[in-house]
Amino acid sequence: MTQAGVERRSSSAGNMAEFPFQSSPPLAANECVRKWVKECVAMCQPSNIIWCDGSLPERQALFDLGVKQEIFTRLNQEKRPGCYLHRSNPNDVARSEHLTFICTPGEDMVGPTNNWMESKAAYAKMRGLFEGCMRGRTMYVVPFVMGPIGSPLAKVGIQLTDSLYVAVSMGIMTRMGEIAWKQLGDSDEFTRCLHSLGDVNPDRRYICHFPIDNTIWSFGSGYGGNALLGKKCLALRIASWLGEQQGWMAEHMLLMGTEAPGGEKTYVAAAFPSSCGKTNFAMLIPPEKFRKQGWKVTTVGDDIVWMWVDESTGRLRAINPEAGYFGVVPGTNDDSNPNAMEAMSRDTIFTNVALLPDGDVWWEGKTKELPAQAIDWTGKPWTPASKGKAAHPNSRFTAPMANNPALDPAANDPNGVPVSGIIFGGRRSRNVPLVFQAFNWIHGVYLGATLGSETTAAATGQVGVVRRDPMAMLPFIGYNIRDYLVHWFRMRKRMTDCPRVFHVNWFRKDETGKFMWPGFGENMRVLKWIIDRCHGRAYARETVLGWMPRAQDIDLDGLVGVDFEKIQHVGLDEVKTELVSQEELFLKLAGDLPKEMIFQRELLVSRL
Ligand code: GTP
Ligand code: SPV
Ligand code: MN
Repeated sequence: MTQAGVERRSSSAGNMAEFPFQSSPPLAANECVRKWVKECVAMCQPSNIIWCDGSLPERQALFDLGVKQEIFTRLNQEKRPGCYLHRSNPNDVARSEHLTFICTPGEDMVGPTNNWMESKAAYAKMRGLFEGCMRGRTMYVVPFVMGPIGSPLAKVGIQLTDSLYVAVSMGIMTRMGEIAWKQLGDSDEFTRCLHSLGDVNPDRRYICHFPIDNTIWSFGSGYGGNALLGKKCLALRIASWLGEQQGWMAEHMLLMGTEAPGGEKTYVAAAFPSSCGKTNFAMLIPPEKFRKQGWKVTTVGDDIVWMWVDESTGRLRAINPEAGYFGVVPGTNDDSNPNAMEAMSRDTIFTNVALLPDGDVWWEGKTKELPAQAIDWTGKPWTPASKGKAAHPNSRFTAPMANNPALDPAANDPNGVPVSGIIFGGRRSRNVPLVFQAFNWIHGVYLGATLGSETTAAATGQVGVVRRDPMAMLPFIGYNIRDYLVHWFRMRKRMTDCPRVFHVNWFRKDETGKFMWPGFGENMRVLKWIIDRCHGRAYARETVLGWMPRAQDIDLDGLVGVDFEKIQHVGLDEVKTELVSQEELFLKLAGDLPKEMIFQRELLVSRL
């Protein structure tokens, strides 16, 4: 496998002949597409072009080619049919927030939380990098749709990339191929996504968004959020900006359905920052007692939602724009997330996990017993005595959502699902209780806006420091956060009945550093209270922070070693500490703070 993580330049075009690829534009590709591709080809000068059609034979041929070029290792096909391992460059294992830019004519459009580049200067700089960057390489033309086919919100994107890994991954994560040409028709309205691995050098790595031109140019990285441009770049940064203009919302949220005994179905969306539990919560399997009673949880999405107000009901509805999961692998096992384990049992790409001698894969937390030997994520021999981890802490699986045994029947429904509750949550060892409910929408927006979380391995940088991550969207708001918060407040006026808003923290620790709450499937107990509150059923007590369940309001039956009162208790001193720590956000926004934010903070201070 290529150690450098730079995909090898294919030495001769002749190689390609043995693979059934399409080298000229299909009839269905319209004039605007052809013209744009031509321009990019002239700039990047690839030696081959492959127009992807999204078919199964094409997918297999791409994997075969990837194995030949040592981009993929074919895993044990008996144990993991259709599964492959990819190792990225060790300098390219997470999103690079400091190298991510929103490029507009003026700085005010992007606000204080984004990196800004003036758009003309950005194009000039990026052109310098893209000129001739695909010489000796193949350009893959990857047409894709974000959103269920037929949804009025569905968006077409076309990604040009010189990474085979990216092209195949896009086939899993999006509705890729012919279907996109059909959806696009003669229209010019598609996101122009240009991507090159370049030489995978962090000094020449830029992820640039041009919201006004519906364009994304990404250079120098092959990692997920930097390179699979339909995901964070299109479905969050570009889409959040479009949503603000058009009156809908693009959010970093999971979307799940819960069926109660008797069949009542409730959908909630939850925003947790990167690597803070969205995939796990979205795939939750209820504890045995709940299952026996008839509780069932189904997944609509695990990372991104697009939401709008249904005019006929005045309620919020949501879709998941993605078609696959790009999930965190470490910590995933048959106890913590059996649905994810099943989803990655076939047709999955593993990135930066360890390889076992039998051609299976391994990662920290997969099994209690460590393997005697393995090849670590960098390609070096590993044993339990080795210093480093076998799998990278941000190693990932890329699996089609169709593999999820708990996929919600509405996952492909263009009409989406109604949202009854919105949950915000961070990774907080201290000061933040397990669960409480906002007093109302405006207070809920305040809770979301001041969300704090300890940083994780999903982004390059220091891990474990508390930062404010408004709505878990800090790295993904594609415009000025001032306007983003105002947009949240304004959405309320479009709704006649709005979702209830909650705050959770699965990650509180005791004095010995142990998690105070078992988490994972047991989160069902908290979810049940949330759902009951959405329907106006369960009891809660008014506190300084919001509405809080007492121990008797939550089904804790069968849980051992959980001190519910302790995990819910927050002293006034802790609230004050939290308030002071929120100052970071307030100072960033300075004079631009929406008035609701100021009033909510004052109300909180008054309650102390
Ligand atoms: P992104 O894909 O980066 O957006 O992450 P995510 O929000 O989907 O997070 P994910 O569900 O993949 O979980 C990230 C890490 O948190 C994993 O290592 C999980 O094992 C761990 N985790 C998830 N849920 C819980 C929980 O309820 N309790 C505890 N203690 N850990 C959890
Ligand atoms: C995240 O970091 O929030 C992810 C992974 O979901 S990535 O697609 O890389 O952004
Ligand atoms: Mn995410």
